[in-house]
Amino acid sequence: MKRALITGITGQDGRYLAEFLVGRGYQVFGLVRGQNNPKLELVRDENPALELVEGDLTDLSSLIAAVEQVQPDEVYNLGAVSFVQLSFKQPELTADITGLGVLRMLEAVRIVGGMQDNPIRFYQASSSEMFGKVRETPQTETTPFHPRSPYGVAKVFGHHITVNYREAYGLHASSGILFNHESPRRGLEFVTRKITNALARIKLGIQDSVTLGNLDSARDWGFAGDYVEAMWLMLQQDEPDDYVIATGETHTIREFLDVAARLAGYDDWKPLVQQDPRFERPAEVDLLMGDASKAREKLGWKPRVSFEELVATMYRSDLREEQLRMESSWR
Ligand code: NDP
Ligand code: GDR
Repeated sequence: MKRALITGITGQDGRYLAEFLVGRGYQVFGLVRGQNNPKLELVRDENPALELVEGDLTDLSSLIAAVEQVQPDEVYNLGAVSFVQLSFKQPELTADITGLGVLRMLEAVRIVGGMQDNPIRFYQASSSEMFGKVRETPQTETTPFHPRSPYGVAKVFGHHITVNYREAYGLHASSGILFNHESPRRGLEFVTRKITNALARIKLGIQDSVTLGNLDSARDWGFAGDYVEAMWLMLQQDEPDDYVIATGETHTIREFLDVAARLAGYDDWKPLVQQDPRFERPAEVDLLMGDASKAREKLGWKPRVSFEELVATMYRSDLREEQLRMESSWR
């Protein structure tokens, strides 16, 4: 039975990846931080096969202890401050967790892995935010980086240090440059889920409108469930490498609103949306669109869920959840 250790187990991707790996017969361990983490109950209920170990990406000794305890075949480093907006407000914390956290995890793998018979394989969650002010469209594995936020800068460090550990120590370390991926499990702070959740609540008469920032940026949005499979595929290759994972389509926030509002039965979303500079960023990433040809050719990976299907799944899930919440408050 293969053993996998996932950091960021309470996040969107950690939850999908854990389910995927359990389905493949893995014994899965999730790293959890803090005292009495409020999301623990949720991940335990959702995936009873999951085992939890303590550790924090800011604390090297806890990571060494976790890797020693689990003796993993594969480590997936998904833990991060992942919200770009927050990274402008807490840049030092972001650099520590999202940037240096990668180095600490690599060190734990190098130190403990050196004592194991089987080398540990390592996956780093890199991001399309590294392309930032894009030099070309679509973006590929060779497009230069120009990050536009402390988050993007931290991810560039994480990416380069992963490549460096591969080259310097021969680690089987791969980096997935994933473009935005969403799902009903997406945090409510991200624009897609903020919109589908708000439209469901507007539909049910719980709120009147939603307040957003810049509606003109464009993103290449895929389904998180498809993307975690790509992470696993990278670690099954003989040679470690870097791969762009994307749909190859891009849509603005306005287009996302068009599709979501239509699903909720509104022809025009403008009366339902307010704009506030509070939700704008000091520096914006205007357009992202990835070319995942390398992943298609080498990993045999391609996205399955279309943009319209993704929005519909998220909206319907939010409508159901909000309805259940309303009904339980009547009891
Ligand atoms: P989420 O924000 O949903 O999850 C982040 C996870 O990181 C949470 O489990 C959180 O745990 C954990 N974490 C935060 N700080 C620490 C810490 N100090 N030590 C250990 N764990 C910590 O992110 P996603 O699931 O969406 O993304 C997964 C990874 O992929 C992230 O690295 C993200 O930056 C990257 N990525 C995501 C993309 C996307 O579109 N979703 C695209 C490209 C890259 P806790 O419950 O304790 O807060
Ligand atoms: P992003 O996702 O920054 O691309 O990072 P987010 O959903 O936060 O923003 C996408 C775009 O929407 C615009 N926007 C708003 N964003 C939020 N959150 N809230 C709003 O009210 C709002 N209004 C407009 C933003 O300005 C932006 O242009 C996500 C994260 O998952 C990262 O961790 C990951 O690396 C990248 O995707 C790829």
